[in-house]
Amino acid sequence: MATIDELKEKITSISEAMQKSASTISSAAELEAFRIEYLGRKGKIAALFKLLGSLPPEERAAAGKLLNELKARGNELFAAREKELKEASISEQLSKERVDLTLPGIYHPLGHLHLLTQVQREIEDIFLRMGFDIASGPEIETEYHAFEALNIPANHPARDEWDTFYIDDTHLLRPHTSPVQIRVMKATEPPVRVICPGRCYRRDTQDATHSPVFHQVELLWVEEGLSLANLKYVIEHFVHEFFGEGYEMRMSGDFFPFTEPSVQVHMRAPGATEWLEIMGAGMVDPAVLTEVGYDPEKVTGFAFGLGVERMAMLRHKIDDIRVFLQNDLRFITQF
Ligand code: 2NL
Repeated sequence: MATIDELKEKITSISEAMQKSASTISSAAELEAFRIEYLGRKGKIAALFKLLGSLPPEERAAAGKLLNELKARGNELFAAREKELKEASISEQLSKERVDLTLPGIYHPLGHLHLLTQVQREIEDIFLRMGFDIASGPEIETEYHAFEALNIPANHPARDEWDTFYIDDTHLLRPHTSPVQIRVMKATEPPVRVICPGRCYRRDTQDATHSPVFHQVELLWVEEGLSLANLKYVIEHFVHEFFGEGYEMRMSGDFFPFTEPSVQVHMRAPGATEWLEIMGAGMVDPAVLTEVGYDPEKVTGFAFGLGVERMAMLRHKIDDIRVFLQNDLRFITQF
């Protein structure tokens, strides 16, 4: 039989030991050990509860109250240390993962379309708005599509101007995008309204105005009743859209084997005296219409060919065609 005084003594000593032990807890494992030692089902406080039954009945209530207070004190100590440990671990993590927002950022350079692509797309958009379709074709062409079908027979002196890089006896890198129009006409019945943008090749020695690789946009419209007046309107509209409202345009005589008549087109900036050549054009030669299976007595057509590099050079006052393919960032990033 225990006495309440013995119990009180034990409570005091456990309370002191518990207080002391709690103050030294510095890890989750130590916290758990503390819980088991004092608060667990087989812990020191539970052991004292077991003694209650051996006290005289009139003292059990008072003793129970003291034990409950001891248990509450233990729970409080446990909860307080648990909270401190958690806060310590959070602040440790915060200091480890600290982000210094004042550090300079990491530079991710953003690319953009090459000037030639931008200009080509702008030209495409102007003609798309006028109802033309965009057609494309192979860069390696047959002699037939590149020359014969365009009224440039083998051994004809006109071929010299376009003779280009041959792949084998009958295939070459296309010197213009006209073969695409030949393919379109052979595949479809009139009316035909297309533009053919793309890369072309010529056996030119490179200088400020010549490049063996360049880009062209050719236009073709074949339908009943088309005349040079319609061609003039379409080109004038393009000049105003691409260069500006105040620009003048004029046509003068020229020669191409695939157009008759053939013209050279010039434009003049508002207030300027100088005329600048912008493209060659003309009415599609009846021989070409016949070759693709059209009846030149029924339909007429017109075509033009312009250089994308030349358009970009005129627009931005660039004086050397070589800059387009040199990939010098000092040039490329200006646009
Ligand atoms: C130039 C001249 C031109 C054409 C291209 C063409 C195409 C067919 C039929 C008739 Cl399928 N013509 N294209 C016509 C006239 C001129 O280009 O100096 N371009 C840079």
